[in-house]
Amino acid sequence: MQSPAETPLRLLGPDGRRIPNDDFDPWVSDITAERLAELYEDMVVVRRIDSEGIALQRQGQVGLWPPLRGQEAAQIGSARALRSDDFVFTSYRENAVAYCRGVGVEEMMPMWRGTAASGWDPYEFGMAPPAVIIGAQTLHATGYAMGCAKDGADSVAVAYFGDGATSQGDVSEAMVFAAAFRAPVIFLCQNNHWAISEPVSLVARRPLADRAPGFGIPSIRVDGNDVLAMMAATRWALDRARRGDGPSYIEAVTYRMGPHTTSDDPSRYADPAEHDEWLQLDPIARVERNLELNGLHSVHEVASRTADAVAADLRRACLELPDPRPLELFDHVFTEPTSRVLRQRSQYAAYLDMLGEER
Ligand SMILES: Cc1ncc(C[n+]2csc(CCOP(=O)(O)OP(=O)(O)O)c2C)c(N)n1
Repeated sequence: MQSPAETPLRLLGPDGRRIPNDDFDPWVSDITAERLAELYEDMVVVRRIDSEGIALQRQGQVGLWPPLRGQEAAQIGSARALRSDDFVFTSYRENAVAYCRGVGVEEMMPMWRGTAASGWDPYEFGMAPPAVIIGAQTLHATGYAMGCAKDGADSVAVAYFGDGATSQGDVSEAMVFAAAFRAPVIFLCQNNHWAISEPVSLVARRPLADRAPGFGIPSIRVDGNDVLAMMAATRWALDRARRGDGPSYIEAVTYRMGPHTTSDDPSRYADPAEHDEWLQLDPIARVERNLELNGLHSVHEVASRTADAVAADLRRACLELPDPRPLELFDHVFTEPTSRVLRQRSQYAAYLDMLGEER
């Protein structure tokens, strides 16, 4: 096994050629050119979902959108390695993971349009609602994984978080517990190089993957723009977890090709030359080159047609979302409302009545 500080694991070069690797090739031996074409289509579709989300925000139809452009391979390669009875805990940028879990476009939009606190049933898809509190989901994942172990199930929990999140105490606490209890959890850090405007170099003097061994958790640095390497590393970590060997840590080295969210302006802090360098490592282009080398030439047209159809559904589903009634805001704060929530509800109702507005 490579030391985490070494060059990230890469199985598919930027020129589309396979890079042989005795340790990790066996984990993706079933990924034929046809299967790779499916992963390619997934990436094209989620890039299109992403650009439609940005467009909807710019048109005032959703309040906010956190772009994932550049991170398609990190999310698709890992999420497509999971079983439906595994459970993922993400932050807000993992729309591609949600897509892989089967979350429909109609369930993806309510949170961003502000019509619901969360769009989907976590148990239906094995995916918790997005966590906006940075790093909190690593504790949720560890707790869930400890529960799986106690139940004797071989399901695995996966926590997706960013490079910035590694500065949060929650992430360290989650790793202490996961290591101590050999919890079947994967810590999947997408190092996209930026925590809003703070570069990863500010908070990490060494590769982030180097931190996990200090907690007793084996780790691996992966080229996060390589969908095959991401799948191989995730399968390696899943296998460890299912065999009872406990947690693993994957650092997916990738790059956020857009703003942090649609409210941010990276031109105020990021060097455009860095963006151009990462463009050469585009996760979708390198798979397309590989498929062309394998004689699959029309993949782009086919995938684009699917992507356009999904984007049209997404837009329709978003625009069809009914506006919630104002007082619904108080209905889902707690399972049973507290007296404080009830008091606030009646005060707000009186205010709406005073204005003659619908409740
Ligand atoms: C506990 C907490 N502190 C601060 C914030 C404000 N905040 C929102 S996003 C963000 C940066 C997160 O960066 P990173 O973990 O690298 O994830 P990325 O957004 O790049 O995917 C911060 C500090 C927050 N949401 N939660």
